Amino acid sequence: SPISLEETNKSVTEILEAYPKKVARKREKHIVVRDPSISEQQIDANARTTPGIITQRGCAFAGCKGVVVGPFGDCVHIVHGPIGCSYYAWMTRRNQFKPRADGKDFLHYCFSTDLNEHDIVFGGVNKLKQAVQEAYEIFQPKSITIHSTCPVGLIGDDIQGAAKEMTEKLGLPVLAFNCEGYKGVSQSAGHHIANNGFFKHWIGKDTETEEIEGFTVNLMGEYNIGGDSWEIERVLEKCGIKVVSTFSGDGSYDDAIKAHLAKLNLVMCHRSINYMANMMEEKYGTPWMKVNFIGIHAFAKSLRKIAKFFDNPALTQRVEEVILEELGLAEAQLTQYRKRLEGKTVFLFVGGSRAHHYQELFADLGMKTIVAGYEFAHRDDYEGRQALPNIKVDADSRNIEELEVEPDSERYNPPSDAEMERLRGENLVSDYKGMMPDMGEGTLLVDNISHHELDVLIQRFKPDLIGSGIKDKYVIEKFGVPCKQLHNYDYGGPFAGFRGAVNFAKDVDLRVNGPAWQYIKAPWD
Ligand code: CFN
Ligand code: HCA
Repeated sequence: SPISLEETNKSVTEILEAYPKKVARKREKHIVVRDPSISEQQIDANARTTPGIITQRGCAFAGCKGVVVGPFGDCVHIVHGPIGCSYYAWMTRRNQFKPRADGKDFLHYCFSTDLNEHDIVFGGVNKLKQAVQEAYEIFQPKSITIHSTCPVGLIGDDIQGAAKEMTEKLGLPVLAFNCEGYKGVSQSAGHHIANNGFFKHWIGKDTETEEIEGFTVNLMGEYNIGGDSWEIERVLEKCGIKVVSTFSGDGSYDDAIKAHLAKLNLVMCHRSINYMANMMEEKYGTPWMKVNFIGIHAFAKSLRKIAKFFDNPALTQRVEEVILEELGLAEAQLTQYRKRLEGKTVFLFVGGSRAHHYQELFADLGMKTIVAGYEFAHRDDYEGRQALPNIKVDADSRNIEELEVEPDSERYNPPSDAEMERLRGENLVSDYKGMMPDMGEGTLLVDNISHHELDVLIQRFKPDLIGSGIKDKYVIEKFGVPCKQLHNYDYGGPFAGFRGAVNFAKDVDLRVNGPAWQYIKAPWD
């Protein structure tokens, strides 16, 4: 291993020494040196960011509108708020959509009520209703969604009432989300709010279609960044597995309201969609399993898991044929890159699932992840000991945001490793694993990393590449370390699946082995 327990411990001391005592005590719980000899290692997560610390996190509005709801391309998503909230997130995530037969495609538009001082003083509901009316007349979307931003919550505009009124008036589903940015400690609260809204208003809405034949699945928590979903669907279709709907990449309203008819939910990003998977299991009996389509071996493993679920000899055989062909082709193409990347080290700081999922793809390239952390994931995403839903999800709950802001440590009561073993053995849980069990001795986990912590770690470990986002990309590159954005993929993608892995390898090789870096004098030289 390129690092050791001792060395990593020293870097943690160095990080904490710079903080005031009280801050150090808090941050200490979010920084864990991985030691597999300690059973059930714990990490603090999903807690408020300490004021004054520079975080990569976003807000609940970003998690609801930007992440879970926004990718539905044949719907109009209206942001109720000042224009900045809409403008600064306009297409930067690179989620893609292709219009269906009706040609409806509003993904590239930016809809906002553009609240100003007058509206803040006198209320913005009339302006909102007018915006819904206009959007309906001009675009004829399949559905309209409304998203409130911080000031809307503060002045108390009744967006639910407006949505109800406009639904009745227009005969078109208008759905409102009270996803004010301040609700919660990160994007995570917004995911929950979005899940509840969709479950309540969209899922099961198609009452005419009775059954969909075949090996049917929903792709849950897959957002088609850089075209990822299309590569995944290509392979699933080749295997004979039918995708009924995706939440939400390349998402379409007509597909979404049929989601309850699929036989299985494939959960890619557990963090953002676990609520819906649990609610669908409860209401429709739809089982779900965690999958990972990032990395060629992870993809092959996930395909086998799906085949095992359907337990059909013809499907199993077809899946094996597809794996043989696709894996062989991808492996052959990866060889040249692997030669130049083998043994290189990586840091990963991304959202709530990719900092784990991408470790498998880097492993395919012979690269080792030595420091990793999520922005806003919960303890189960790290520790991987969530057997069954730990919160009773109430689809009609109006207090979801209160549930979310509560720190995990106060309500997270995971089963022990032994209990997990038993549940896995009885097939009561999919082989759900968090990030921690996959990381080796002496590696470091840092939850909600700060710029100070990142600076120290870069100087200590000098990684060959950092996978992160726009908020620290250029800080990292000024240190002379290449940064690959694992949120929006910079200009690239797809990176999922077999073909995606080859795209990724080429991109990473260009960055890591690009000659430009030798002209940057790093501060430690
Ligand atoms: S596409 Fe997903 S995979 S949905 Fe989530 S937790 Fe964000 S927008 Mo950025 S890239 Fe990131 Fe994940 Fe799930 Fe994306 S790692 S932070 S809220 N995320
Ligand atoms: C968000 C979206 C984001 C931001 C990416 C980044 C994305 O959280 O609001 O910080 O680079 O993937 O686009 O996560």
